[in-house]
Amino acid sequence: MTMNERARAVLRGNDRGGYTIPTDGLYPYQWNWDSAFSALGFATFDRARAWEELEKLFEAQWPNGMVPHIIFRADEPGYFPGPSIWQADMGPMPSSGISQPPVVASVIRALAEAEPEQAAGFIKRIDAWHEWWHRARDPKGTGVIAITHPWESGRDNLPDWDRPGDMIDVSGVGEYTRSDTSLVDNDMRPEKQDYDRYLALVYFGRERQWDPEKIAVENPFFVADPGITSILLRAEKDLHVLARGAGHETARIEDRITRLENGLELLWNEDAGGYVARDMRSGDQSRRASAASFLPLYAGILTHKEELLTTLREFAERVRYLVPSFDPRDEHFDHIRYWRGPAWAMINFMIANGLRDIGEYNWADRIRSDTRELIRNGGFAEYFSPIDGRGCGGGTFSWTAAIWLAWELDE
Ligand code: 9WN
Repeated sequence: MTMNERARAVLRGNDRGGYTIPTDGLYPYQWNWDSAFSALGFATFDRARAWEELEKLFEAQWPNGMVPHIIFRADEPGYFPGPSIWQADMGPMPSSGISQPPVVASVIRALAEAEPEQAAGFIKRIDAWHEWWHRARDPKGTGVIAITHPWESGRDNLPDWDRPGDMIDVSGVGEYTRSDTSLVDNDMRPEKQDYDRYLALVYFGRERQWDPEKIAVENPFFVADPGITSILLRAEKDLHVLARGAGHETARIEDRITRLENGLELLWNEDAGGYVARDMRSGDQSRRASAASFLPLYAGILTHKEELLTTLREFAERVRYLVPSFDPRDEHFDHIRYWRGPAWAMINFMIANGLRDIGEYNWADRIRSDTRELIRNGGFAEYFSPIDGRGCGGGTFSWTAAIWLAWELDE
């Protein structure tokens, strides 16, 4: 089989009837941003299936606009924590109580070129979701978007969340059994201390019936994320194009774009040479750059372009494959432990597209060819060591296959 055929087989194999799971076993449900990237992959060979994926995602949208991070359509006892732990039944079907990076508008804009009418059908629903991010995760209008759980960032155990996480009281968490560590090498997964915090935050949210207003005020973890903020800004710009094309009113979207464009500076850290997380309770900033530090470029923010390119060059001197998820110069860097170092295909896709759009073709090509090599050698793995290229975490992974196809990595 060619790599393209294998990539298509991965997506088909993870299809559970209109929605795609990230990988069998480890992640048996529909995840938000995984699903969006899967749609991008499906769009290269089955357009109808791509649209169906996005429809299925919005089927779970909450009345308040949030599109949840996991949709629990079937009951899969193999995943922990499942629907009985989340107890988030505020939407049309069981789901988690938080969201995930809003890449959907950007995916739909890519599909819209050939099928504008299909895309137009999503505008109002995306608009409600984006509005939710601002209202629920930036109620004071600072222009940066906070996450209320590391899982909301999609970059679970990034060292940026370590210090803000110290504020989480884990004393009520008790005993529990993880399922991930029986499926994947422990050295590649978050540690027990991280999981204690993840669960404490789930318990905290469910006690407040996942009410965003209460969570914004009371949650022990409320941390502005350069990843979510940049991905949302790019998505707002893509939504703007869709809305204008369809003749919709766009003033509200423009206001949100301006707010985010002004806000991002709050996350800049000169010493780190990048945009970093900021704990919105203490005002404390993370001290090191991560892969998300480059995403403002993807959102079209060029204020610190030169400094960011310097940081990227310094990253490149320390790893064989770009882009490590965390600064390889830092003591917390770990090349195989999930979001503390490994390279991820879909993050690379966003960073490289951002660099291409601003004319940095050499860097964009470098990241694209590194990604190709990682997948060719490491397979359609969940993520990769940026040092030795080994495929890590789950295998036959949807978003890695989708990026292979969407980026036309086959030569
Ligand atoms: C929790 C599915 C998801 C991704 C996230 C990734 C990981 C889940 C977990 O897997 O998170 O949401 O249980 O580890 O960090 O980005 O969407 O692939």
